[in-house]
Amino acid sequence: MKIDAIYLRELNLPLVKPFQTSFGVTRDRRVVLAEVHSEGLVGWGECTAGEHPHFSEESVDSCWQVIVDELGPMLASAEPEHGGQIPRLFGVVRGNRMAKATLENAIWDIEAQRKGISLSRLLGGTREVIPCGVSIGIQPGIDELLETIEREVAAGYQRIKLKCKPGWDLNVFDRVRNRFPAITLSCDANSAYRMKDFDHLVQFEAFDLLMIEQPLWHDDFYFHSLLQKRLSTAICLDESIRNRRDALAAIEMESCRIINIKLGRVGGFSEAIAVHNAAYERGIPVWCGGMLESGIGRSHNIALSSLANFSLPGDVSASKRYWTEDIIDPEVTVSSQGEILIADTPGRGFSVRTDRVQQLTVRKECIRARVAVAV
Ligand code: OSB
Ligand code: MG
Repeated sequence: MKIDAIYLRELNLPLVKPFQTSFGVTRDRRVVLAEVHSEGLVGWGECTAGEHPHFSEESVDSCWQVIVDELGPMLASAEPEHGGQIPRLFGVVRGNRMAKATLENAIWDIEAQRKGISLSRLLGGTREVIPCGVSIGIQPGIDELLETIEREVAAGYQRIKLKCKPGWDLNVFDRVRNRFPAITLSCDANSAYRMKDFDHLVQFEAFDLLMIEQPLWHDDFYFHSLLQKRLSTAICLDESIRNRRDALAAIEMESCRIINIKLGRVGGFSEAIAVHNAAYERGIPVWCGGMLESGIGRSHNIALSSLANFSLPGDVSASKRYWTEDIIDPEVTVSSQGEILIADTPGRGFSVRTDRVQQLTVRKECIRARVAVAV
């Protein structure tokens, strides 16, 4: 496919309500979108980096720079046939996986349209519906949290994940379990604990959690493996898993028993599929994480979640939980069984509301192939 142009945009999208994790609060999302034009087709990618380099080293601004100056020009002058070729094309650039995923995922989108099949099918997806859970941020108080859980459980979500940190953990889990003895519950610390907290973390066992997500350092396997030995509750790794080799190391060391796969964190669909397969072959279930995506990133997460080993409910939930109005049509909706239906139409299965995208755009850059100028 010939790449005619790449438009990079930044949109400002206020969240319906602030989202608090152990590393900070997000109120407005700065959403970076890549719109890749190729031979009459348009593929979309979304950058999942945060506003600040708090979840990982990448941020909205680091991704913008790397895409505009490095990856965009490389892609614009390549003629890829398949999304699976993009990791090699970008191989000379170290790290910057969220920036890479922004462009790679748009190429998979175009490829699905060219072949006239759904993105889910192109990726090797086999599910017709995917199970959904929600991630609930740290709240001002426990009463607000209980109300939120009540609402999400009533809406049908199959798993409730609580963001936690020291001071917002045991007391919270205790109140939640008392009120909702039977729900599937997990927690996510986003690396808020240390070795000195091991005895404290062992007390999480009392609350019948499905998993404890990323309790320790963002770049660690070894200390997680020591902690996993002390727990019968499964550890799930998020931040630590950057690629297939990390997944193999973590599984081999028994640092976790479940893996959260995020498209941006691993660098795009190619590596996400590789992590999925490595885990599948070793009996480790995976689920799809979220990064407060707009409808475009969300539609990619939905397609990815249709692969066979995504057997646990993901953090892939309805558009209306994040935005007053999404930028895709139709918006993402979740059934009263807590499921999202996989569309069988060519491409992502959701169209982009380009008028709304244009309205929300705060900066835009056009990237074309670098033309060699004779001197
Ligand atoms: O660790 O899963 C995480 C949001 C931002 C950064 C990190 C994480 C999250 C979430 C939100 O948990 C998931 C979502 O609803 O998109
Ligand atoms: Mg997480």
